[in-house]
Amino acid sequence: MTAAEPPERLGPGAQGAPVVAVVMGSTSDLAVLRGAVEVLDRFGVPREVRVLSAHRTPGDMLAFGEQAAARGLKVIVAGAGGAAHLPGMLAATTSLPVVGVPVALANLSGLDSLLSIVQMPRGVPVATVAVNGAENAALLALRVLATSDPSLSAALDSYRLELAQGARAQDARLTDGCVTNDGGRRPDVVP
Ligand code: AIR
Repeated sequence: MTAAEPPERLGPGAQGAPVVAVVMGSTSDLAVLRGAVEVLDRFGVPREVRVLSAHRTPGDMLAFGEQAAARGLKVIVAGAGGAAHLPGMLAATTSLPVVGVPVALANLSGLDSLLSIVQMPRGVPVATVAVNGAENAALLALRVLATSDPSLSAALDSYRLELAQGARAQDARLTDGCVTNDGGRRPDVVP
């Protein structure tokens, strides 16, 4: 994104009919939800991105939820802040899996958003990730899709290996020369 572009600007994403929707209560959530969009794009999964507010555009939100499955969507990632009713209300209008992202606002550090999203009544589940945990929300959506998509499953396996390699590289930098080949610590070298 260049400085001249509006902050709402997103790339085109992977080609094809969207299978994941990333929805948010306001574009002020985009700084967080962008993380989910980027993960989906990185894995080449077609997505759509919408602003739908449980309080400002309740009719639009309900229509979206009711039509989502018939439109070919498979998973909804929904983020909102404060009285964050969007994920729960979408879960009430569709049987698609809904992953909720509590967005932290200035006043209560996201605790209000977290509780609004995680404390769903029995029978209407929302898989809630950490406050501002948009990347994990997308990864969870990908894991759902991967149960019936072997190439996506393989891509997620590679991603986990990458994470492990990154952690081992950190370990190696921190303990350079201090650790024996079998993982033990050399008593003669201090990190
Ligand atoms: N919000 C919008 N409609 C209902 C809710 N809960 C949330 C947005 C955003 C916050 O209100 O998801 O996190 C503030 O929105 P805005 O547009 O005032 O910046």
